[in-house]
Amino acid sequence: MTTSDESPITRTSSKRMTKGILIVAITIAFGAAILVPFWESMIHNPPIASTLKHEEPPPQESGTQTSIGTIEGKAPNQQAKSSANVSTGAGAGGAATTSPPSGATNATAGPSGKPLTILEGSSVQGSPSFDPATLTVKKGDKITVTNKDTLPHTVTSGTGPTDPNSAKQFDTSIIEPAATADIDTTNINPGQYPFHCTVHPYMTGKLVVQ
Ligand SMILES: [Cu+2]
Repeated sequence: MTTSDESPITRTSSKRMTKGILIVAITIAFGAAILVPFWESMIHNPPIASTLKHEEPPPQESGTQTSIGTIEGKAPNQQAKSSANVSTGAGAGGAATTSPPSGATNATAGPSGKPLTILEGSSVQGSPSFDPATLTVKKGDKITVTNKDTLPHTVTSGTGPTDPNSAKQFDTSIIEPAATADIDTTNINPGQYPFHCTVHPYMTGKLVVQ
């Protein structure tokens, strides 16, 4: 029993040994096949912390990043410039717009304000612009201006940009499409106040404060 037992065990062991060696060799081979490229890529693309520093030198990537950054950086500037030009042009049109508007804020509209709507198509000369064209409020009322047009407009006191008193009573400044602006009439004495849009001086209306 012992002898006949030992030899099969020995044979099995040597077979197992062979299998084991094969398994180890295959595992190493597969491991190497997977790990060697990985390590090579690790060498070329080090971990994240150092990747940032190492990827900057290649001209392609840094060039791409720079141009993207430049484009992204320029676009807002140009937008800012153009909108600045719009408001500058609008402001320059009114000779005496240097004094800040007394009672105008660009706060978000509350539902409580007296509504004044800038109608769609207002920028087209001859079209109805402000609704109502004559707005009557009591002193202290808040006026909520809603721009329903697709272009920016203002609600600015005065008969037009060349009115020396332009914007002296109130001025929403630019109201972007779909945006709203509030006019506070707390500091506006009872009376009648023509208003206009500084961007489109033919857009006119009248505010009556009681
Ligand atoms: Cu306008």
